[in-house]
Amino acid sequence: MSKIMITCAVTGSIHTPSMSPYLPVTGEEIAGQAIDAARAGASILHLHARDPETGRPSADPAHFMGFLPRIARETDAVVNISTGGSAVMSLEDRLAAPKQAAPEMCSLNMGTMNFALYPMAAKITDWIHDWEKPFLDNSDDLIFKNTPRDIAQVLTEMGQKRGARFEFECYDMGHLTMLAHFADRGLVEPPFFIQFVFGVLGGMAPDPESLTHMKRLADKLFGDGYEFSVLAAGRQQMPFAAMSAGMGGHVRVGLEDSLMIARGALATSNAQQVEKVRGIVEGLGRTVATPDEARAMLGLKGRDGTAF
Ligand code: KMH
Ligand code: ZN
Repeated sequence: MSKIMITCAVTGSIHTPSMSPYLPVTGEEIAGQAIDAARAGASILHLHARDPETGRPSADPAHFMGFLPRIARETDAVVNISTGGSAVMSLEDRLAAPKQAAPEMCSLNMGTMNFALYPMAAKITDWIHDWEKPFLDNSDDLIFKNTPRDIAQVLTEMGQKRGARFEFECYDMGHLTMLAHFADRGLVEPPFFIQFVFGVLGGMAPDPESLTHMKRLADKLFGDGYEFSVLAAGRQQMPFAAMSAGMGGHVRVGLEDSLMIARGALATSNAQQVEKVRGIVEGLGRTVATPDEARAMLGLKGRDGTAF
């Protein structure tokens, strides 16, 4: 069996600073945690930026440049920049930094959906920043817009013009159909790297039968022309990573997806989650892929083709 790629999604745009003191927000913190995660075994770093003053998700290329060069200097990990940004951002804003940085890899969300974060607000009593509570509360009327036109634009700007390949974020069965549609149109080519996403309110819940169904459907649509990985947001993060590893898939962890390391215990770093999932993978008798092995598996352009 082939090696397992660990993606670490370091900070994201879902959690807010009041939820965990360990959530990295400044360029220094994001770089530091990303580098430690790579040293712990993550071959791919999935990255968002935040405003270093407020911790709010940011699309500003200057904020990305606060960590990208250092990560490139100190690791050989594959840098994957989100094109999802935050669901409250326009596509133009979401694309600003990836267009400038031209990374080897980008995320690409495969459908428009609800992205409801508001239940998380109930657990917080002490808010650090004024923006956090309304940001979460207003997600009860938030549309995460990823229309076929948007998807085509990301494919053109990042794929065709800049040679990036994609982490196709699929939160539902229909998102696989959409990927097959773009393959039919000749806008994407295998091997596809598909992230099955569980646990976002608006997408699939973390149900093992949904995972086996997604794999069965992807097998039908893409044959052996794809690799899958699994992320489960929240408390199913590690159980679903274990299932994926056992089924021939790859794994994604990181504080973007869960702030915990065990029930009732906050993860103190991204590296801690990478170490834990690495132990699970190796305990199953599997081997973790290096960044260059990930590049070979996914057909990436290499570090030289990036602009940071
Ligand atoms: N936050 C995850 C549920 C993206 O960055 O494009 C999905 C995600 C989206 O990682
Ligand atoms: Zn993300």
